[in-house]
Amino acid sequence: MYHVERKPFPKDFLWGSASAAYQIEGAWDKDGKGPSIWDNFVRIEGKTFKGTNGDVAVDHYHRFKEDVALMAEQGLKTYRFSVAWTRILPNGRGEVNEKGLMFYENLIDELIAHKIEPMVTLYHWDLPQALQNAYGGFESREIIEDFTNYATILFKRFAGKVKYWVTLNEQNIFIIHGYKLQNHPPNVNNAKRMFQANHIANLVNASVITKFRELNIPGLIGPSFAYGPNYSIDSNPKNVLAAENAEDFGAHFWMDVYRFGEYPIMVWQWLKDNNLTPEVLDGDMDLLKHAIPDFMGLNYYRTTVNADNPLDGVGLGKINTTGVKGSTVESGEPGLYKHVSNPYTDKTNWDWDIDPTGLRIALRRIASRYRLPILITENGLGEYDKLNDDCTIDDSYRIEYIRQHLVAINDAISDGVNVLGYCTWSFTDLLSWLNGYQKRYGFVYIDRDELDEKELKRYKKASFYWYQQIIKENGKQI
Ligand code: BGP
Repeated sequence: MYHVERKPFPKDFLWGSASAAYQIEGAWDKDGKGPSIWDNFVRIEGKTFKGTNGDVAVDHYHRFKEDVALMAEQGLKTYRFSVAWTRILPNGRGEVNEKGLMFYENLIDELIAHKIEPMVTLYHWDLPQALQNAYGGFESREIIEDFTNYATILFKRFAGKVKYWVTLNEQNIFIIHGYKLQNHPPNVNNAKRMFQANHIANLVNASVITKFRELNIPGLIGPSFAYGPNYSIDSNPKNVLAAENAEDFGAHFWMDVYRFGEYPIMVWQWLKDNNLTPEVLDGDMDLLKHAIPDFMGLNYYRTTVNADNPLDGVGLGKINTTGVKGSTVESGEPGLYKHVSNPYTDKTNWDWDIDPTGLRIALRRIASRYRLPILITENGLGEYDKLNDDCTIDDSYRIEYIRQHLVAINDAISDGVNVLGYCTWSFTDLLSWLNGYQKRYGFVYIDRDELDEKELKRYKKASFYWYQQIIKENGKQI
């Protein structure tokens, strides 16, 4: 759809940026914090790029005031960050660690003092190791109560101060990577266990939203989902069907549950045929149906192209975690689809498609199917950046990336989609889970690399000033 004129961004549009606890905080064992599954997973040889971990990360734990001052200087309207469950409850349940709560209270107060809306993610993958040990984490229903108690502590403490809450970050990613691809904890490859853990994660999400409503916490709550539209490689009906499969298995399988409390028909049939259905108890579907989120959180990075894949076709491939362009190995789900390269899009050095139009398509698909406002909780470009001798960083490629994605959002808004806000990934450079420190996303460069923490100095990139101007003009000049 072409528009003669684009509609302006809403007056109260949330111009933001995002992060996650494990990727920025460091201080992994300070002030009473317990170990998380990520604290241990990164120590398994060969799992992360050059064995990097978040022990120190970018030391946000000790430098949060400096970081918030930079956010204020840029003019951010919102900052999305996650709480490390293990700071609040070192063992996942039991005694509250007041020092951990204080860290987040101070951060939240600092943000509010600078007129930045705090947006809190309850869970960005760093499950307490104690709960993984006690009952297998998401594989046991015990987590529903423990997670809900943990969330309740935060709801009560920060009610009124925090108005935007994200329940689970990218359930699809942490489940698939944790229970199939083995590049996230708990490092399992077992389809039955994967679908079981996923169902329980759905119940966790619904239980937390239900609690939020019961407690009458002012504000909005919803999950953040990693979605990129699936395309077909061409108009061969077999390939179109493969793309439909990829949408059902890769997106509807989660978002339908969040919004309707129902699994998609075809996926459920496939689970039954393959003896993979999770255990569904009385009351489960009822809980799911009644926990409708206020918004759909969208983490958008790229789209995927699909082609037909027979039963003896392509399976697990290989992800590019080295930044060597072209090192991704094709992957797929035999009998359903395989992912192939898109001849029309540019790729990053980590082989991610750059597709701003895909964001517009994502927003329209979600708005039409789910009829919820959308909060873009992540979008950004991971690239190599160079710190020049005069301490500048010219990341014009990042400016262009974000600019094009903002145009796509503006187009979607003009199409009638209700977009509440846009958080770039990320505010400062940070640890990329599997890709070390060389894959940078921030507006603020952090001077460290895989081998040397150096002094962790902060430097503003060209994109910092550019986004500052965009915010000032409420997106008028994109
Ligand atoms: C999302 C995660 C983020 C972040 C981002 C970039 O999936 O929610 O935590 O890591 O992707 O991904 P990567 O670090 O792999 O480049």
